[in-house]
Amino acid sequence: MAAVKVAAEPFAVELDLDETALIVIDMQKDFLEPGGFGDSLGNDVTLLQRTIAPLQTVLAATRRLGMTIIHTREGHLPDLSDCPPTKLTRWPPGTRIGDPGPMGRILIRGEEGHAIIDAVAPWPDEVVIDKPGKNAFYATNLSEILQAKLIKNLIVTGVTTDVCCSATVIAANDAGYNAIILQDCVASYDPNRHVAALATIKAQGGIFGWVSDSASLLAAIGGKA
Ligand code: TIU
Repeated sequence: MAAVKVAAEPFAVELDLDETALIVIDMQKDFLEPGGFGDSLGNDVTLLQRTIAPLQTVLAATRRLGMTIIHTREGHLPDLSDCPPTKLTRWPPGTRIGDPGPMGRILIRGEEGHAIIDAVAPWPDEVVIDKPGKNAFYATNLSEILQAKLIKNLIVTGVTTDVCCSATVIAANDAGYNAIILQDCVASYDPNRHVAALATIKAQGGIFGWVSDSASLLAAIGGKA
């Protein structure tokens, strides 16, 4: 695959596509559909659904090129042994991780709500990482996978901008990866927090990484919006 230059803020970023992975963060029913974790926290989950169409175009283009694609799912073991008490008890009983909901137990691996939505479902040859935390490097083998595949750059998509996507961009930066977040392929339950999180990433000359969008990526790698 070729090296490409992608329009981004604070400046265009050069990517060797052999050294670049697309990471799709937590596009799960628990965050995007009514009755899941996001809903239980009092959020309007429909705010996240605008990510689906642009993400589908990015998936199609990166799959066509044979790029590395990694999906993540946030969730916990049924016995909650991997869920810190601080995360478990922060919300009122009935809305907590592990409580029953219309899509099964909230944010528990194997339950319906934990599944990635059909519209952006992983293909069989794509990596799926189950993570107990917000950042995709915490308590996962993401680093080992990226090292084995000689990946240096991460194109970050998914939900939510200000929580798991931002946490992963920040962790990627500390771990030595270039992170490029696609603003139309990420969304927040609060549009102001979406803007603030992206502003933080690209501030100070790109202190955590780059902000781009699906059209800029597709213009660089080929593919239709
Ligand atoms: N995946 C992810 O972002 N987890 C969250 O809990 N996000 C919220 O915005 N709550």
